[in-house]
Amino acid sequence: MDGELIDCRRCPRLVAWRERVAVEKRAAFRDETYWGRPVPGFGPADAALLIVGLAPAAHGGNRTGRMFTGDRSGDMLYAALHAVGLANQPTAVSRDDGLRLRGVRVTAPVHCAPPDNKPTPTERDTCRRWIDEELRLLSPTLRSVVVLGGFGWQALFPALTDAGWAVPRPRPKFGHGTHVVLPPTGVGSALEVFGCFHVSQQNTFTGRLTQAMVEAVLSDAGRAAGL
Ligand code: DU
Ligand code: SF4
Repeated sequence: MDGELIDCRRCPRLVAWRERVAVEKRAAFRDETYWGRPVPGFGPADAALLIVGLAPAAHGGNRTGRMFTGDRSGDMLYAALHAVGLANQPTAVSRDDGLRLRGVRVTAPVHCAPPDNKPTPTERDTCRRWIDEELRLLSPTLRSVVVLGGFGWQALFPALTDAGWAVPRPRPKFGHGTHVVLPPTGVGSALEVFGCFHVSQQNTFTGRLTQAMVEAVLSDAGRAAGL
């Protein structure tokens, strides 16, 4: 799957943006070769807990080629995962930094960096094929999901329905601390879905979201996943 994903060029605006950022670069990273392609999910393919963000950051995942790696959002996310025992180290700087996740996979509903961190609804729907495939891959072992922010929440629920879980109607609203249990529609296990404010600087610099709050959600979701 990841091999095909990294060659995807279905969204012309995002292809142009991810490649332009990779050429122009941020001054602090001018000696680095940016990834500049779709960023695959990170973590084992038999994960029990899935973390769903928004999209790679222009100078984070779009630079390093790994989800939440090399930006402030990822600094908090991986420090929190390490604090609750789900990562072997608190830092994430590059694809070969030795970071390993335990039973956890990290992905996003849009795999290419968007301008202003805002994918269009069409781009979200176009990238849906990849989250569908990732859920198919993970569904035998998946027991819980942490969704970071309202965009991921909107994007994920239709895919969860198709992947074999019953979503209540009306669909639960996103909120920090929201917890929904989805029964399986066929064979399989229930899925526990947890809402968490996104770990972006907009939330963390303002104090709306603290690392302790992220750790609390991850800890609940890890327990729900049997980790
Ligand atoms: O090829 P692999 O060793 O299964 O690893 C795929 C991918 O997932 C790699 O980037 C390391 C990561 N990973 C992990 O973080 N934790 C695991 O337990 C296994 C793999
Ligand atoms: Fe392909 Fe998704 Fe990137 Fe669009 S956002 S080009 S569908 S990988």
